This record gives sequence, C-alpha cells and structure tokens, in this order.
Amino acid sequence: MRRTSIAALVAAAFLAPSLLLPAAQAAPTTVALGRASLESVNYAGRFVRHQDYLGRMDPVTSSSDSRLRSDATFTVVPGLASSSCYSFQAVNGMFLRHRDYRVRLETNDGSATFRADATFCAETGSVSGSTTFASYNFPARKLRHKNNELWIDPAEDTALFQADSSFYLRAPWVAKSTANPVVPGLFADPHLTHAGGRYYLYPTTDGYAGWSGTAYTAWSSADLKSWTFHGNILDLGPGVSWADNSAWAPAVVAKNGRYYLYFSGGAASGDTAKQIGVAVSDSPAGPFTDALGRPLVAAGAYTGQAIDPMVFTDTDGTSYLYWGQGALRVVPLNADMTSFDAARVRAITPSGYNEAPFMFRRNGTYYLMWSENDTRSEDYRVAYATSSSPMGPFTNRGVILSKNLGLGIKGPGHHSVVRSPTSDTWYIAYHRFAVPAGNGTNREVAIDRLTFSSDGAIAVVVPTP
Ligand code: FUB
Repeated sequence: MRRTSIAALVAAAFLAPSLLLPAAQAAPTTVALGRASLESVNYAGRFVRHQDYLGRMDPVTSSSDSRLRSDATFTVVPGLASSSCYSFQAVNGMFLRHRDYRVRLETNDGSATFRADATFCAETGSVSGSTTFASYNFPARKLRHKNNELWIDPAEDTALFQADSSFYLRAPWVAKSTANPVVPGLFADPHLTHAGGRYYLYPTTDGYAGWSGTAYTAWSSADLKSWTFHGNILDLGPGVSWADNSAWAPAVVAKNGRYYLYFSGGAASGDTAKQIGVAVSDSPAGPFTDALGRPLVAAGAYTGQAIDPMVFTDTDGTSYLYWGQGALRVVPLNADMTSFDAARVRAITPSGYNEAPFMFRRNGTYYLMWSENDTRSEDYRVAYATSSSPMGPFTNRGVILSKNLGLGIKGPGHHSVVRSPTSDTWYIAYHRFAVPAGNGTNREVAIDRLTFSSDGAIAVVVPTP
C-alpha cells in the first residue's frame, strides 16, 4: 500500500495550494435563451468572440465593423448535451466547443463528444449579475479568458480566476433579424397545439447523429413569438422501460382532463427498431409518465416504421391515431386514449407519402397532410389531401410547402397545424435545415400562417426566413 508522509502532504500544500483550498462551489443558475453577447467582468468592453475559429476576447463597440460585431454575437440555446445547461451558437451556425481545453468554433457533427464539449452549465459569477460557465464534461473546469484567449481551465479559488471566468450576458451586438426560427436551438418535427390559453410546442430534440436523442422538451407562448422553455418533459432512457433512443416526433392531445403525449422510441438494449408509446400528464408542460409500460404500437406489428404518431379528435369526441413512415395507418382510439381495436386499423397511404401525418378539420372538410421525400433531402416537403371522413377516402391536393433556395430554406417539412382559439386564423409549424449551417440532423423550427382559398384549398406557404 502506498503511504504519503505528513511532510510530503505539507510540501504539496505549499506547492499546490488549490489542493487544500478546493474551489468554492458556485450555485447553478439559469440564463435567458436567445441572442446575447458576453462581456468580461474584469475587462469592461471586451467581449467573447471568435476569430479564425478560435474563441477569444476583444474590445467591441457600436462602431466596430459588422464582422467583429457578428463574431461577438451568439445565440444561447439549450445545451446540446443537456437541456439544463447551455450551448453557444454563432451567427454562422457553428458552436463554441472546447477541444484540448481550448475553446473554438466548430460545426456540430452530432457526436456525443461534440455535444458534451459544446455544453456549458451556468453558475453564479463572481460579481452580481454575472455568470460563470462550467464545462459539462469537465465540470471542474470553467470557461475563462487568459491572455485574451478562451479556455476551459481548472477552477481556482483566486479572485483573478473567478473574474476571468465571469461574464455579463449583454444585449447582442447583432440583433436577430428574422422571424424564424421561433425557438433557439436545434429542434425538429414540431407539434404545435393550444391548451389552457397558451400555445404549446413539442419538438424532437435535434443535433444528434442518427437522430439518437432521448429527451423531449416543451415550450409555450401566448403569441407564437415569445416562448417559455419548460425543459425536459420525458426522457426515454430513465422514463420508459422499453425504449432508450430515437425520441422522435411527439404529438400531444388533451382529453379526459389530461394530456397524452404520443411518441416513438427505439426499443431498449441497443435495438433501434422504432415503436410508438403514450405518456400522460396533468399539465401540458409535463412531466409526462409512460402510461402503459409497453408500446402502444410495437415494432413490426405493421409494415412501415412505427414512428410519427399524430392524434386528431373529431367534433363527436372520437380520437384517431395516425402513424407511420413508408405506410400510413389510422385507427380510432378507445376512450382511454391508450388502446385501440386492432381490427379497426386501416391503411390509408396516399401517393407520395413518406411520413409525418397530420389531420385537422375545417368547415366540415378533413385535411390529411404529410411529408414527402427524406428529411435529409433539401426536397423534403409537405403535401395534403382532403376527405369528408377522417379515415378517407382522400383526394390528393398537392404540395403546399417546399424549399426556397433564394431564401436559403431547405427541407421544410414534418409540420403541424393549429387554429387560433379566437378566429379562423391558422398556423403551420415545421422544421427546416437550420439556417445557415444545418442539414437533416441539424434542423430548426419555423412557424408561418396557413391560409385557404374560398374553395377551402390550402394556399402554398411562402416560408418566412
Ligand atoms: O426527427 C426524426 C425523424 O425525422 C422524424 O420521425 C421524421 O418524421 C423525420 O422528420
């Protein structure tokens, strides 16, 4: 057994005082999501910026050139590795991450390493109103500046270190100039609905290679512009015994005084075959609890992938479950919302259908909508059909939302539709490749008006940047 003498310990204490004086535990805190610029607390006027893809601190003023002001502007988004921490997305779409402890700007590759390296957890800073950011995967290291360079360094109980690692979140040097994305960060498959006087948005958490995320979040808004983040509402890993990956495309419906979250997840134990489940909550903001302890639609029970559930409740109170990739099925749900009669399942796959079914009713017409092509393709798009019944037969009506390269918009799809509770005003929520640097696994959520011609046809949506 190795023994350490008291003399050696005393010597070590002199050589490395931090061993005997552990860094004070800073209290976790929260910061506002959205655009911000980070100012040093001990070098007033110096801001975190990137230059040549490295993080550093430099003076920025309102007369600085537009490039510098842009380089010193970030969007604070829910952490790529944990929604209770934060990531910093530059205006060019890349993220601050550490590698070899140096903070730099890189494109999210969706790997667990990148997401952890790009996630920082907020703690109260050294000065009132300031914030310190601890590395998510090296929690004893904090984001700090040193010779104007940004690093994550081991925390020290020195006034200098605490000042070097504390920042004020200031108004951004470059304000957001577009209406979309409506929420900051990488999210997809938005299910937009209305409950209890507010709009609620339930997306897939994106930014994971192979869409392998496990957690669902909820957002709410009174006006579809200003959003409140409610954090995780269901995490498959701990929350669902039969699925622990691929938390895709949720849909939430109110019924029986409760809220039902339909979701898909990859079967547990490394099997990625998808199944559909249902979770329940007393609040639209969650948390949701698995209602069955088993899938509602098991992998392999029907042809096509068991993903992309959607529930529509008709005026007579009957709720219908739609689902599937490659093939579309519908079945009336039983009154408990957690079971159905398998004998009543009907295949209603329209021509052009790939996935992401959505149903709504307006003026007695049933609108069945879906996404065509692959979500990784810039040609991902939304089409629809109509019927006089929620189970068809349906008449195809064509594509109403597709890419607009002139606006830099690629792959718009996997949408949902909601009507204003007070008027015949309709909205469509959908995802697109994140602008400017996204792709089929780095997507963001947009909302636009959905309008109808006098004969009830849906007008083509011109996507708003
Ligand atoms: O987000 C994962 C999958 O991508 C969804 O389930 C599909 O609809 C597609 O958007």
